[in-house]
Amino acid sequence: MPRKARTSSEFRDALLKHLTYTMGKDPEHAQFFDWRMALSHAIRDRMVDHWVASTRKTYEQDGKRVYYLSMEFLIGRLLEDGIFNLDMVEEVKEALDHFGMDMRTILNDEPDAALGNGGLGRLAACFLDSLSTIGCPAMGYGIRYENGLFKQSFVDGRQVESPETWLQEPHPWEFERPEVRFTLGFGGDVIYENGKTLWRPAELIQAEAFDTPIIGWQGKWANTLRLWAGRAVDPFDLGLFNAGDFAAAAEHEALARTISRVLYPEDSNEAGKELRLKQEFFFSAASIRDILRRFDSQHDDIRMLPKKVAIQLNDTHPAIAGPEMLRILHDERGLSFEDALEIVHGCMNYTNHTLLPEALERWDERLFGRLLPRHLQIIDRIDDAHYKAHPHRTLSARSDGQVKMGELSFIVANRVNGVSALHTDLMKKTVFRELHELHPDRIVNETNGVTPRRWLHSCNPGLSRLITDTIGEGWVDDLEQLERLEPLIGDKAWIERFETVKSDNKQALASYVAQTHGVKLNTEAMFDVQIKRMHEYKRQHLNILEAIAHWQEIKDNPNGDWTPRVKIFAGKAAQGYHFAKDIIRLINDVAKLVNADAATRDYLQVIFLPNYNVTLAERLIPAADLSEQISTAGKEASGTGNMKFALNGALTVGTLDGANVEIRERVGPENFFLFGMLADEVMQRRMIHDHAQQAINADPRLARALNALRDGTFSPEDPGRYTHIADNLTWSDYFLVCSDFSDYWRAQREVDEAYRNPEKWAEMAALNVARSGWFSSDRTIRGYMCDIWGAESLLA
Ligand code: H53
Repeated sequence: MPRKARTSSEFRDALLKHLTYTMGKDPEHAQFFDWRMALSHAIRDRMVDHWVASTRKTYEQDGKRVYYLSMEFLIGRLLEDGIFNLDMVEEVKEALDHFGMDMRTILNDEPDAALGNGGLGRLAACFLDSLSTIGCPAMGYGIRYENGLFKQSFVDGRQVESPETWLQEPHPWEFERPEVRFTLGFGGDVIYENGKTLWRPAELIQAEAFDTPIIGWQGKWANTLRLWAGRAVDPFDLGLFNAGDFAAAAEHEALARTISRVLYPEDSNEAGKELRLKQEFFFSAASIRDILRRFDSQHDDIRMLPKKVAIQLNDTHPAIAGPEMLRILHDERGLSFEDALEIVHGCMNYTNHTLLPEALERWDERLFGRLLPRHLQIIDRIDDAHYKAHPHRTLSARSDGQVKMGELSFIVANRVNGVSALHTDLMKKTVFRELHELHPDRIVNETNGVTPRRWLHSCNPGLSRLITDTIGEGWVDDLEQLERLEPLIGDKAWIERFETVKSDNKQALASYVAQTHGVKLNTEAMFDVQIKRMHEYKRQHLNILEAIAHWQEIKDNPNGDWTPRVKIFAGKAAQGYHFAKDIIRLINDVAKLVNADAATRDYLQVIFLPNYNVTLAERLIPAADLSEQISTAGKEASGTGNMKFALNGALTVGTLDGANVEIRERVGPENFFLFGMLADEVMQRRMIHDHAQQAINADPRLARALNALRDGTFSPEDPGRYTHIADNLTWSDYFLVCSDFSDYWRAQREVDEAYRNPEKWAEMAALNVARSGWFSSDRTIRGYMCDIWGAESLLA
């Protein structure tokens, strides 16, 4: 108690000092924003001490460092995360109370750093958290996008995008490093001079570093997220300015900034834009230079590089890092091509996150050659070397007029990994079959995970408290300890506490929805949640079709004994993905009709919450009873939302896809609602030319639901609005919504039945929590450290 009292007054002083001297405000006149900034700075100060100590230790020990190169880091809010990781919740509350401020209101004032689209970016953020918690010396490298993922709102049920402007307000977490700048180039020519090949780019740009400390659990270690911003080499043309052409005078700067302006809103799909390729080269090249500079500051034998450096390519987006490093070692530092390739190969590893053919990056070789002429030659030499070693190979990094980033990454990498057991297995059998046969030891599996600090401890304080009361606090960085909850699950009093936590979380979500969207949710009903990017393979349309069929059935018999449900959706569609946007509109139209239907609304409500982001996920997941993980088998590489739900005590209705397979194995098949075809059945089914019509003919409920799309039930003012969705499902249905419908319906009725027994349901949900410990990203990162990087923790 005395210790707390002392530190709390110290912290109060620190807060007041920042309010006064950093923000220049008197407490009397300070706004929420000022308090939030002052609090962020006070917390950041605490982080910096740990950060400096960790950096010092990293230099002293000179162990292997890990570099995680990713186009996306979907980190979300940082203030709450920092407070929780530093274990300062009580101290902060007390200090704010003292000034009459409410902690929750201040935390909610922080914008979400949305530097990512979905799973891949969020995984990168969880990895940063785990790397710091474990004490593995590491650095994340990415782009400091001025505009993160667009904001989504609905107008007449349709998605409307507006720019996200998280950097318009000062961002208290970053440190600008004007001294860390690299000049990079594009275009130009390759010249041959004194027996050397040199690239003379035509367009130059600078990359400037911005660092954010990433603090691990209890502040034992802190790593760095380094994001690059585009800057002009020659920012301002005074000549043009003096001549009166003010716009042209600033053009260089504007062009350079464009490179780090926007995050491409494509998910599992390639934008294919020149600017995108430039972004990829920009951040990869800057990161490689930074890595080499740091290595050089401590070593003089470049051959030591693979012993000191492990680079992880998060998908193929940073794949150009390989050829760029080769170019520097060979062209600029004079190593033989073979030696340079060996060194690069010793450092680089590649994570594949998708088998969707449209998502595997391929660049037109003319575009590629125009921007990166020397790299194109280097890629040819990589192919030649590979061919020499494996004359029977048919695949290459450059073929058919394209540069294939998947093949390139595979050939260059020391290890290639998939993100769930099923996905890794399919990688070996499909897209990388030939390369896997040539390099049978290269592919390894590292099933994804999520950080328990954000995705349980901080987002679900009620459950976190119950767990800590029961088994102590050790689970927060050793999640498998959750299995110690299992013996309590038969204890009535404990299960009641568990149920109360869920019901409180549902109440909290319901009041948020009532306040922000004016919709009153029935908290007695099952909260059935599907939140993720909108994509046909994720099959939000299967979910809404089942909801339509269910609604029709309730209408037929409004006095039936139905299990009440609230269906909650959230997710963004890429701007140009019209079909996905139409599904959003359909869900909104269904919601409008169904929620107004007096005969059914006690049993079924539908809501699509706009602007899905990390913060909204943190509200929704703790309140969910049912988690929808219903992708077409073989299409979802892993999923990580599925893990977050199970960890927070939701039951899953899902296909055997991605990490669902491993979740089901661990939580037990009796605690998971399985349906749908398996990955190989999916492939077989597609061979049947009229698979969808057969399914429709066999299931009158499905036929009736599709008819409701055709006859304008949900869009009376525009009856043809959803005909194309019904037609697509009837005549094409690549993702097999119709073929899986009947089994999904069956599983949903089992869900209904199970929910009618609250005690049994709570036990199943609690078993999901107790058995989800393996899905911690700490376990995943330990796997990477051991199987891929050969890196060690520097924590004593
Ligand atoms: O990566 C997640 C997986 C998920 C997969 C996702 C992903 C993206 O978010 C973006 C591009 C891409 O190729 C893959 O869809 O299944 O869980 C992290 O591995």
